[in-house]
Amino acid sequence: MLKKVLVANRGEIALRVIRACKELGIRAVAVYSTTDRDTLPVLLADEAICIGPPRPMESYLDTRSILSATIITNSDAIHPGYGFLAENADFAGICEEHNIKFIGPTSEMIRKMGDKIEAKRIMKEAGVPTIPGSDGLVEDVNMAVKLCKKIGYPVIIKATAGGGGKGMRIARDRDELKTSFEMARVEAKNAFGNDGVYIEKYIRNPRHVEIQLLGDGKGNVIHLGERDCSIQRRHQKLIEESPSPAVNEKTRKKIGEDAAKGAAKIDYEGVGTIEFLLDSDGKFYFMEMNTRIQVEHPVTEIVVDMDLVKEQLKIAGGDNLPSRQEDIRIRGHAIECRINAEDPYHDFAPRPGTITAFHPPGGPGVRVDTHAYTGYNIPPYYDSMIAKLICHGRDREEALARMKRALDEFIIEGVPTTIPFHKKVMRDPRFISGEVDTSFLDDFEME
Ligand code: MV4
Repeated sequence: MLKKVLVANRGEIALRVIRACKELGIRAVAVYSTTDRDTLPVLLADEAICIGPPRPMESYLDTRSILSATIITNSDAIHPGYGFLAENADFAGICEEHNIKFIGPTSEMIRKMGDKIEAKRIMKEAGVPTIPGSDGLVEDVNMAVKLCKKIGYPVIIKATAGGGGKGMRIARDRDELKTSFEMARVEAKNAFGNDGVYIEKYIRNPRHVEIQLLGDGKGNVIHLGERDCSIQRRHQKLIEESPSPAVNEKTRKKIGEDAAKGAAKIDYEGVGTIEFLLDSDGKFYFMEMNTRIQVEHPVTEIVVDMDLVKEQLKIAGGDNLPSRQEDIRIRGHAIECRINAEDPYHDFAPRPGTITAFHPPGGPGVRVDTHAYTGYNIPPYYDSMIAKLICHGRDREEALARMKRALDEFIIEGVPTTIPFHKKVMRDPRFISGEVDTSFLDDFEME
């Protein structure tokens, strides 16, 4: 078992990891930038160490500061949370070289899944459905034109070093392809230092459905049901739920088994997620794999009754998987709303500042994951998410009713938040019926 874990993150996820460490009797070390000195992770950790100035490149992304803090505090592992260094294969590799346990998969697994062409090849080989398209890299525009004639338009050009919506372009015909192809290459080169692109048939208005996985690193992988994350804006998820209202029992079983098979192919270790696109015919296709704990993990925790961060820590310490697949049961329904310090009436512009009043909701079926409090100053340097409101019930209707009343109870003053947006979505007939896809917010008006 791990004895001391350095938490290389901030905000609600740092707090979440510290809490899990405490419950397992593991000492937790917080790291903080100068602007995060007066925050809950610093206060609640067993030790805290300053790693630099506010800018992420000089603190939470500064691998040398973080490694120094790990060595100085005699920590035996690093939990990267999400974002920052969580999917940085080089950083995981440095940890391996120095006998510091990176809590997550090996650097090799991160590298493989970070290369989108390689990831797709592995999944295809494992028998996971993939989207028809190029067999690897598309070297030039002539090759692109030939291929698209065969697969048919519209197509999507994606950067192999991309992911999460970065470096994508759609082409509806041959002319668009010619310009989009070159633009996609230039954009990929500038954004990732790698101009490799591949092409897929474009699936119109899919749903985003992802499978939570847990692997022991020895070839055993279990799946913990799906999350529907179709409500996104510019590739930022705003609402997630489990189970997906669009997935039937038959598809649930198949998509879960396929995802577990894919992860087992690389002997996946720790928590991970495979993202799928679900088309309007109910067919699903591999999109990408996330090798980290995700923001939306609590909706899965609630419906499977498991603490995924504790499981991460236990697996990193050498434990076996907590359950067998046949003992996993999905019970009830959970919905998460991300509360961001953003103005939904002004294009969701980030609005950092001081929270002058903070009163989270409570009562049955309500969970709030947050590092915020009355008087907390939201710095402008980081993500604008200040809380996650997770509500559950015996069914979707009850979870939704609780979410509505919890949003009504939630008081945050001093900064605008996404609460009014969520209140509006919870009353939207399309959301209530569960008929949502990734285009849901395209024509959503806040007035
Ligand atoms: C697609 C697609 C349609 N067809 N691939 C966006 C994030 C990145 N992981 C891949 N994405 C997409 N890939 C094909 N072949 C549509 C998207 C997409 C999307 C996917 C999930 C959630 C929201 C989205 C919003 C726009 C586009």
